[in-house]
Amino acid sequence: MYVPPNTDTIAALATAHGTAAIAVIRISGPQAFDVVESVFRSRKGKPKTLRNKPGHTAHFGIIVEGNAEDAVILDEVLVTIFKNPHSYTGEDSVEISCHGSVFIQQQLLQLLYRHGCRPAQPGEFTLRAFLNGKFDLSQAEAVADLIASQSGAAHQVAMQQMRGGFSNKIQILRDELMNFASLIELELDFSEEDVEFANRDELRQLLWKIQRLIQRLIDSFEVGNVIKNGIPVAIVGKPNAGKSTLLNTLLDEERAIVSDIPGTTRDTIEDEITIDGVLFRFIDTAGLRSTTDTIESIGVSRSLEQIRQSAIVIYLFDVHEMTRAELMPALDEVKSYINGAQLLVVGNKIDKEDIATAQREFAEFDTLFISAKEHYGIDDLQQKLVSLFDSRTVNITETIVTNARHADALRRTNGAIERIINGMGMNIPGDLLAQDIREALVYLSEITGQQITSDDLLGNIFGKFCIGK
Ligand SMILES: Nc1nc2c(ncn2[C@@H]2O[C@H](COP(=O)(O)OP(=O)(O)OP(=O)(O)O)[C@@H](O)[C@H]2O)c(=O)[nH]1
Ligand SMILES: [Mg+2]
Repeated sequence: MYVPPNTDTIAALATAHGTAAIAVIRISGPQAFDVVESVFRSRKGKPKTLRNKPGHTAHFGIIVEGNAEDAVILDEVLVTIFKNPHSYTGEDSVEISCHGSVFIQQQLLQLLYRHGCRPAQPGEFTLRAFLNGKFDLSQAEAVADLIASQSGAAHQVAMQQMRGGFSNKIQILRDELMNFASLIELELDFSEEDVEFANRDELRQLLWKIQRLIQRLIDSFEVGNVIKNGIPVAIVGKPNAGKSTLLNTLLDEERAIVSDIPGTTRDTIEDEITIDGVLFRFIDTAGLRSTTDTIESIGVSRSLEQIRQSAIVIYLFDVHEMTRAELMPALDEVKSYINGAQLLVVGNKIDKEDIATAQREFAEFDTLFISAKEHYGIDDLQQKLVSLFDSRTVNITETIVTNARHADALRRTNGAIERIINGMGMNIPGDLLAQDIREALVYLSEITGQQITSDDLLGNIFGKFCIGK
């Protein structure tokens, strides 16, 4: 990874692009105060010093371009100053709140660039915060997730991760493993005397405990991923059942083509929407039927793939067309493709049928009746989806891993722990055991960005056991 020099002073728009009431420009680096002082004046046009003011204070004034006589006023602004190390990045920083027109934002940024800043690269403020020890890697990644979080649940997970919940858990695991490593390395130092500092039973207990914790974190990745990217809900059924109509109704948008020709949808179409703070990703699929049309049959196999990958499958059928006898084998077929997903049986086009009759006909299938076209029963369907999500008992206060890199490091830690346990079973020599433990420690450290050195292990040994006093 290329790490840009952090001796530069960087500036960028901190708020969203576009027009708004105000916009905030963030400047950070050793020259932050110099740069801003060179363009900032009092309301009456007098130069203003910022560096002698206390941090976390706001100052009203104007931003000017040019020198005293022919200076042009660009905007009236509020300037907030942060002194190192008490800022987000840990450096001297200034935030200029200006009026939110795109023209002003651009003029101001250009002016700052001419006075000694350079444009910040994406994530560079957070990178500096990390380099200055403001937080660790997993917290830095959580900031990115927080900014991108689209639903209440994703926001909560990212927030918790940023405040260190995840790192704390990893830290505890790492410390426990470090103790283990220290004991084994200690044995190596005394190898001639054939002593066993590390009680093997206790070590095994400890390893199992760590393994359970790691497994729980790995499992949480599945849930975390779902919260971050939306719960995949596949809408499947026979051609013409009204799948595309339902997708459009749920999204409140004409997303998919609807027609009375069976086989209209030939590829999967997906889009996300938040319902009650939960992000869902709806996937409209090609109607399930055996067909000789090559393209349509590719579509059908994609539909089956979607059934496999989804967390919830909506089986949609036309109550007017389908009989109870036909529904049974159709559901069995869908169930044979489901891979852990929850199945929701939904009868569509109830506007064309008497609801009491339909309820009697399909009573055994626990069916929800809707009219995708007339928007009947859609609220109930949405509530049902949200409740299915709740019933997955996602406890948001639990630590949830949402980052693929973390999940990968955890999996590799698990592999290393597995090797340690197997090695112990085969009574392998202490130096090989120590190697596997070090490996596990390295993977755990990858998550928090901390380096493990031999000094860490030695420090731990001497700090704890006071060999030789
Ligand atoms: N009366 C009535 N007609 C509906 C309803 N939902 C869909 N339709 C009609 O049924 C026909 C098929 O709808 P689509 O949404 O294209 O069906 P589909 O399941 O996506 O079909 P394929 O893409 O071919 O698999 C269209 O003419 C829709 O207007 C409904 O709730 N009531
Ligand atoms: Mg369709």
